[in-house]
Amino acid sequence: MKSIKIWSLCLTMLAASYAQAQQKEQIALKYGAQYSGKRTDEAMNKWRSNRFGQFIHWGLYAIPGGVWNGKTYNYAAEFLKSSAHIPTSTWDSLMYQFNPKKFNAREWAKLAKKMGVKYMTITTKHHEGFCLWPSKYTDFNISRTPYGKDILKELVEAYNAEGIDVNFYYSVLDWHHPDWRYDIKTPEDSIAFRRFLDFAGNQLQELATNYPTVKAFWFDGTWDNSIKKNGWWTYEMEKMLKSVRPGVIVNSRLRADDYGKRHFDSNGQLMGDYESGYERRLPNPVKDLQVTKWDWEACMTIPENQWGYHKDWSISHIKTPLELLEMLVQTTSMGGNFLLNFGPAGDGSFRPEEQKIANTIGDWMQQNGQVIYGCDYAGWEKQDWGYFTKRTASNQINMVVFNVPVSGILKIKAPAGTQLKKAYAGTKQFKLEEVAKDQYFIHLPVQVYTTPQVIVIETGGGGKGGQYQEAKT
Ligand code: JFZ
Repeated sequence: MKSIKIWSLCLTMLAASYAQAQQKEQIALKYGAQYSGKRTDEAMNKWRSNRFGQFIHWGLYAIPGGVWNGKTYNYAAEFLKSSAHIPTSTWDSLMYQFNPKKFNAREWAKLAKKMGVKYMTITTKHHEGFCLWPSKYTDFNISRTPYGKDILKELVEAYNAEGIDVNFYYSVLDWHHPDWRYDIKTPEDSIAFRRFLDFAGNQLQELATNYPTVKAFWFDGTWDNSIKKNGWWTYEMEKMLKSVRPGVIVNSRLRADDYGKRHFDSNGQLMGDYESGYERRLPNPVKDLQVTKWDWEACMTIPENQWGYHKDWSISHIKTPLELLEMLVQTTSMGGNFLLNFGPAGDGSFRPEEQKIANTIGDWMQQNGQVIYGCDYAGWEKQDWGYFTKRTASNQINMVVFNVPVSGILKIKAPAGTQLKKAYAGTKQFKLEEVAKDQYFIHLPVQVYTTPQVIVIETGGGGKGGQYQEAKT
């Protein structure tokens, strides 16, 4: 017994001195995080309360849709140029075929509205380098296609008219631009890459200036050594965008610090305004609660790994509306945003599977959106039946139930001293039973449920918890 106490004392001291050493070891950084903690300004609060967004990958890759010279490439459709080893000039001439006859920005925006998203993030330029807006810094853009019109402008106007925020995805990596480099190995590389960074900086300034309602920039293609060796540029871009467009939001994927450390700087501080590393996976709802300390967003594909339009969706599992809904709810329950990807076809239409998903999720969101929008991590212990969310700045706790036990009993462990007063759904009230200190049962009718059930619980202080005896061990 005594030796255990001494050991634990030693360990505590060791931990304390380690923490102190850690604090002292803060490295001076010129290009590290620009602030610490969560942003609490109006623009960021809006971004956070949006919770559900639509990601759109659309570019020249939508035309071949993963098929080249009769051969289907299973890898991500937006990577076809690289997986089928297509020369740049051949790929780039797809531009002359870009004429989406069925494209209707207002219909896209209506479908998004129906699904219940509050923001949309569109690929202004993906790795292929093709620009959906008439950029004055490259000819490789929408104005030289048979379509000719500014697609970005049409989308911004149509989505904004539906009350949906628009954010810009921008790939720094650029397969078209002759000055792009994967690494800087020679003085020539540095000169060329410097020109490239000027080009990208000009484009970003152009986007921020010409589309004044843009709410956020979603950077991608920043993982190569060339960018890691130029952390200063990512720092400057974050600053520049925020000065051109006050309140604008930038994801962590843009950023590298003085030492090429990405997302989190050499002192462990998040760079940019939110963490965007969760891609096609979610944090574990029990083990990864550290994510509740910062803002974050997870992006998700419907097939296994297709962002752009792929003709053949039989290659992988296609997520169901219920699977995606559960991901959205889980993400909200951990204080994150969920960005669900769509890849429209080359003719500007959404495939039927995507329309079905949007409509089915939308039906549920129209009834139950109040447990998603403006909601956050509740701080209650995770239970097997599903997820808790909490309405920001209120005592309202929501339960979203995906797995009703055969007994119909939902177990709840409330935070110490919290009393549950009522459990209801609309006008329906459920039997609520206090079974032990801070522990409750909610009794649901035993039946087959086909949609996630929402239960709101009302809490107050001082339960009769005192009557329960805790076990002595
Ligand atoms: C990138 C792109 O290459 C892809 O085409 C798509 O646009 C996606 C949203 O982003 O792919 C990534 C980027 C980062 C990771 C994985 C794939 N990552 O951090 O694991």
